[in-house]
Amino acid sequence: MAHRTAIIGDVHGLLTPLQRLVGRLSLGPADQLIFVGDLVDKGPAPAETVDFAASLWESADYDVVLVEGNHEDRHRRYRRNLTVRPKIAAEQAGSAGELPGLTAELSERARAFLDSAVPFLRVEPQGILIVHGGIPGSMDVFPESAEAFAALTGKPRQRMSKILRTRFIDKDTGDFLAQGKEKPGDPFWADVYDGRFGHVVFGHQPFLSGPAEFPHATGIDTGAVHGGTLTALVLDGDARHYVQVPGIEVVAPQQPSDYSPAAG
Ligand SMILES: [Mn+2]
Repeated sequence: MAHRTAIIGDVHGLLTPLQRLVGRLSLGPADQLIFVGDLVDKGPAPAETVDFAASLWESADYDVVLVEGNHEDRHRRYRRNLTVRPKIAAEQAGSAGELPGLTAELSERARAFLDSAVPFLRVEPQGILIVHGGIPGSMDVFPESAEAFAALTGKPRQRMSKILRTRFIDKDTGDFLAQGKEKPGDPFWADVYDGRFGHVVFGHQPFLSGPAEFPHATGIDTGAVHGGTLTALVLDGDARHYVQVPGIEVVAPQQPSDYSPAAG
């Protein structure tokens, strides 16, 4: 069998659904397991979830890669602040208890796995680009590699970091809009993305009615922590299919936006 690539949507601390999904995938040597980010926060068992993913990363006979989500990003910044800016870390901890909470619970391998996260990933030969959030319409260059991404500084770095958070974009400029800043007519990025950087597989935006298929993008956060399902998109040569398991029935306190795409 040709090697398969399984891409798992936002897990948000749902250990049991993740274990079930990974079991259903039956991955073997030469296969690849990719997380689209946001393993942590919201759900009941974030530290255990990361530890389970880290155990696969450490021991499975297939490759495991974590593409960083905005939730991993904020935890990583917090962990860094603990060493370099302790006052800021203390302020962060005061307003967001999950930051010190998760940090205290992380196993050594879980922390190492989070630290191994990449900002994006290309899957060949399909030419698919995996990011957590999306591609602003005004983005006209994309780094060749994670190293090139890491080497960016200043404005270019700030612009590029939006791939972790993009949902809606400005209808005139295509620029990233912070959550809640969209006005009527401002599109969801994937509705207008022209495929310039390849077909994009992304998470971040929960689609409770199932994976969202756009002309040049596929959204695989199916809202497991919001009462939906946990989804894996499996690429097998030119073929692709979804594997899904139920998430949790309890709706997390933070509601997803009510955006739903015309298709899917
Ligand atoms: Mn997210």
